[in-house]
Amino acid sequence: MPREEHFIVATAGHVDHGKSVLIRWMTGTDPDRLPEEKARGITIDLGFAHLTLTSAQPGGPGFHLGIVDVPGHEDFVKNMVAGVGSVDLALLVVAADDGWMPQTEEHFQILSYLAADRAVIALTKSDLADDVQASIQAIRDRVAGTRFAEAPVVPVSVVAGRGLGELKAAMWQVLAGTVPPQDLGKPRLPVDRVFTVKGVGTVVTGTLTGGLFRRGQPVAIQPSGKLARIRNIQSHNREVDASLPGTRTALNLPDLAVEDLRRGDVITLPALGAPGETVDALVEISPRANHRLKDGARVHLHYGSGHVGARIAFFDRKQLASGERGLAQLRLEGPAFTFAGDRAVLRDAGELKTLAGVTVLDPTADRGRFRDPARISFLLARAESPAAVQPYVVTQLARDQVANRSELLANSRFSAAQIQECVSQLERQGKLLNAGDFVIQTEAWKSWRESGARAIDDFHHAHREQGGMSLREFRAALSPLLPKAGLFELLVADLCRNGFWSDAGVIRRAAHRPALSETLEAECARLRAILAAQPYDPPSRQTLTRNNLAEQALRYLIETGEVTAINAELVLATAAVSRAVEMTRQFLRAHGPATVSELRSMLGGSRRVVIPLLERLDRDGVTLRDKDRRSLHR
Ligand SMILES: Nc1nc2c(ncn2[C@@H]2O[C@H](COP(=O)(O)OP(=O)(O)OP(=O)(O)O)[C@@H](O)[C@H]2O)c(=O)[nH]1
Ligand SMILES: [Mg+2]
Repeated sequence: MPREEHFIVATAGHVDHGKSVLIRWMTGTDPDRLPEEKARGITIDLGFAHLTLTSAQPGGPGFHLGIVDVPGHEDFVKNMVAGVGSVDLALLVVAADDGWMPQTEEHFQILSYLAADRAVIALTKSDLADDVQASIQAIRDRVAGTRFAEAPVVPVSVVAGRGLGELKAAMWQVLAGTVPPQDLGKPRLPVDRVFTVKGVGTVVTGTLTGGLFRRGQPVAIQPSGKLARIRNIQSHNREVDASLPGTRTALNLPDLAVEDLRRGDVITLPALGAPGETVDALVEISPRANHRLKDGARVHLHYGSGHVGARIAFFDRKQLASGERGLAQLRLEGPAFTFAGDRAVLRDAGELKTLAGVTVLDPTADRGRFRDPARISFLLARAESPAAVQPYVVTQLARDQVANRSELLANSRFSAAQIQECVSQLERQGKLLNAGDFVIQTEAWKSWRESGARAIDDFHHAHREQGGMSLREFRAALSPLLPKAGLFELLVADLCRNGFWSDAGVIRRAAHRPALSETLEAECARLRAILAAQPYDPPSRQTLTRNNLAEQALRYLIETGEVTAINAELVLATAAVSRAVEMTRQFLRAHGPATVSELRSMLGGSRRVVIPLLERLDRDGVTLRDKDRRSLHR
């Protein structure tokens, strides 16, 4: 089976250069569908068509193209930007009789800002060219040294019926070397049209990227956060069960009214993040542009198929000149749903001019502590490689110290599998650790653990008579340090694996013993003396602990390990138990298997003590019992 892949192609180029006529010729579909477009003979809004490109060689891949035809008129550049957000291949059109014109240049810069790096250039109206080769050379000169330097330039003429085959072949050739749009499990459909169909209900269309949509799937509409379910899906005018990334897609959302949706909204999955009203970004002005961007300027941020007013605040400068890049905060006039790494475009507030390109670094930033050094180093690090997963995770954790897995997934352009792999790798390198649902920076965790240990030690020092610090007090001491709920419990568990003990609402060093009062100390001394006097025939536990004080003292001696409880009635000094083990071993080694009475006379105790003591030695694996004799366990 030959490969079948889906790609999005968008036109670009100056008004009247023949984009729409070319698309109609290529696909049979007239992309100009509005009556006003027909009346004025220009494109006003986005038009759509599709095309299948088959391979010239048998067995070569076939490509299904969703085509977006954009307007070239300077008044409608904002519609143009809405159409080229997820383009895989730009079809840049230059009319042979007119050459490279202002909107050819503006569209070219927009494509560069949006990181569109594949293009085929159509030299249209070649029937009107005086010298086709000279026109081709003029275009080559314009794109020399840019990302489109290698783009094929193909002369075409709709009037003369020339060049269509060559143009399609050139498009096929470029796409054959292009990685098709990926399924990251994170579908986003920036809405470009909303309408209602009788008997069907609300329908939205857009270009799907990042993942699949399936019939019946619940979806979220951003930035409103409304929820809906997909009833039907169409792709390239056919009903489908699932729509693939890189396709023009129509979703039927009968739960919503037309008024609930508008161009610029994003249809996505509920778990993929939230919109932000403050976006920290890298802003760049093309060296081909001839303007500056001033700190504090009011601009329009064009992202996906939408746009929103914004004010720009540079972190480190008063203005940005052409050919420069700078970090800035975009303070939006409304919420925008973007992902880190997304590209966007800034135009002026009057929508007359394209000003700059934007790479989103933090889609949900905040406006407080504007020049916080932690934020600046986060942004500088992220700006270095905004498309790579490892810097994304590392920068997030360097800033926040801890993240939920779902937080790493939200508003990012990486799949769950990519993030998981990166986290595991960083874990193996000792930079991160995984605890519950959290991914935690190792350094931060160590410092919290040290602070926790210090708080407990300080408590022991100040309250020697107490068994430990109450967990409530411990939580209050640590909560200013811990950035998220749920970390405290993990920290307590971790401390308890590392030399601490927590029980009955209290935490302490495992080895900590409360200092005893004088009376209790004296009682302990009395018990020690009794147990030492008759090590293998002491009084019963009941006799030893006639009163509360004695009971308390015995419990203390058992807890500290000085006394061993053999059973409910019998306690022995731990030293006596150890001595019994030694003596029994020596005796059995010297004399071979022995009876209880032989061992009893060797130890010199009563049956009341020796029988449970020997049973204990059996349990501890010191002796091995065979009927009435015991031998040494190997
Ligand atoms: N001579 C000649 N005229 C052409 C050719 N292709 C298009 N035209 C004419 O150029 C004019 C503009 O064509 P469109 O396709 O509407 O131009 P466009 O680039 O889509 O214009 P906008 O969408 O408004 O930017 C029309 O009058 C076409 O007839 C061609 O190959 N040769
Ligand atoms: Mg047109």
